[in-house]
Amino acid sequence: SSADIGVTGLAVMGRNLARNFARNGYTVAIHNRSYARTQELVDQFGNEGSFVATETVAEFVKSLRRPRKAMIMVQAGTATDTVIEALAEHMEPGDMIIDGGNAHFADTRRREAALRKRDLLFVGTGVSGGEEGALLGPAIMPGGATEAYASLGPMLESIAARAADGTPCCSHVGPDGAGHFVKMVHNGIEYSDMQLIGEAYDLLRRGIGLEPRRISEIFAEWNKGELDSYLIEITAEVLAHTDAETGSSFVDVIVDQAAQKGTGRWTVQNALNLGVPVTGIAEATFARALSSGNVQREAARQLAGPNPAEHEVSEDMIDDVRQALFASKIVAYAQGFDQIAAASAEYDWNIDLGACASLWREGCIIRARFLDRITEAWGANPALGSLLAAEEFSSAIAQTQDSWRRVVATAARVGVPTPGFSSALSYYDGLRSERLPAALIQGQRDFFGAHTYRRIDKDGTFHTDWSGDRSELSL
Ligand code: NBP
Repeated sequence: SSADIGVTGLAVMGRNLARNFARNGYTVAIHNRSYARTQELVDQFGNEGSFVATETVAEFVKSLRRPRKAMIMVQAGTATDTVIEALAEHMEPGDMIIDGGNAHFADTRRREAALRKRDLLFVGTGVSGGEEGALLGPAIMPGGATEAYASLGPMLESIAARAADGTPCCSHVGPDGAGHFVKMVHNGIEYSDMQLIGEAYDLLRRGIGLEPRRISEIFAEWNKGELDSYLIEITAEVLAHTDAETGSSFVDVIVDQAAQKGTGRWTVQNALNLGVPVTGIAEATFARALSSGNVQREAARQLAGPNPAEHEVSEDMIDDVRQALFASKIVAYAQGFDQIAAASAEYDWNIDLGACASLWREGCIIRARFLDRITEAWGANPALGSLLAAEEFSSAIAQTQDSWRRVVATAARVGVPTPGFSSALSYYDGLRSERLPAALIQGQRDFFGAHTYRRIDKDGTFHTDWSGDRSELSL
């Protein structure tokens, strides 16, 4: 038993995480259901560090130094349960199982509780950054017991990405499922961010009529300013790419139906349960569904739209789109943080929102320059209520809002769909409204269902006798 840590599940993610541990000086036990992948890792990368190749689960567990740390990187769902059970059978009290797959946080909570009863530590951790991140430094979002993080944390921190100030993009998020929860919301924000970028592209392409190569240059330019982020950077690259086979712009040969693996849906489902309006993530998830709805799109092909000749859009709108994108992006993040705050209260996780933002500064898909500002905003005032209320974001939006409104209005006029931009603006206007039509909705609810209402001028619950003399009853 000589290995510091073990990795089981050696597909792209597990293989690269194992290599990352080994490159950082750890002795890594490796295991995979089918031995071929284990052999392949040793053959191809065995010289990168110290690996202990094992064929059986028993051998794998035995090769680990106690208290053992075995990391699982297999398909989320039943495969994860199968592997946990197989590992647990061979483990001893105090040993630790770490699940780095994309598990649903509720599964992580269940697994953590079950293993705790068996005196085993279970750490569900979000790992972001894809294949390359896993090898070169991912953002890592570990949940689980504080006791587990005490021994595991330094190892994870050493393989994690580092922010510009040198801080590892890894810290203990909170107990049981908190890490996987934060990873889920990270993915939800990723959906939202991608949708907003997609809308910006669409407005430049169909609204103004620019070619992909020009739009690529615009995104590359935007990437030098406050929008500086990985997603904007790769957008510029994708748009500049030419399809080798046809010579067309690459984006034009791709089928325009966005797929999803489900984390956006999970985020929205959970937000509905918690009652948190993550409209940006919801619209992004539905926009992917709309794009893939063949039957409806086919049926709607003949539907009327505005006459393009009547709605010329000038290149003046380019900068408006940039500003609308920034404002909408602030809203998307604000909503994601609201969801994390709500879950933290619901599950007693005590998540530090600023620390959360700082985890995403490097390594992960939503890494962006402005995460530094989010970290600072939460750090300066954890009781902000909404990220939108932080001085620098409220003033940034105050400066961009005219552009934002013009873009949403223009999009509606020319018939380019902007569910992300529009819903973000509606959310913003909803939040800042002194009075909302919710008062009317309460009146309607009381009318048809005697659901009662509260009054602005006195405490208590009231009902109006709508079918009688319309007198008010205090309940
Ligand atoms: P996959 O999700 O494709 O899973 C393949 C691995 O699972 C193989 O090692 C396979 O073994 C193993 N496996 C399966 Br499938 N069923 C098993 C079972 N019943 N028992 C034991 N092993 C089983 O791998 P991946 O793409 O590397 O992803 C690993 C995890 O990381 C997943 O949970 C995924 O959602 C997550 N992920 C994260 C990111 C990210 O950016 N963070 C990216 C991609 C994936 P075999 O070789 O014997 O078939």
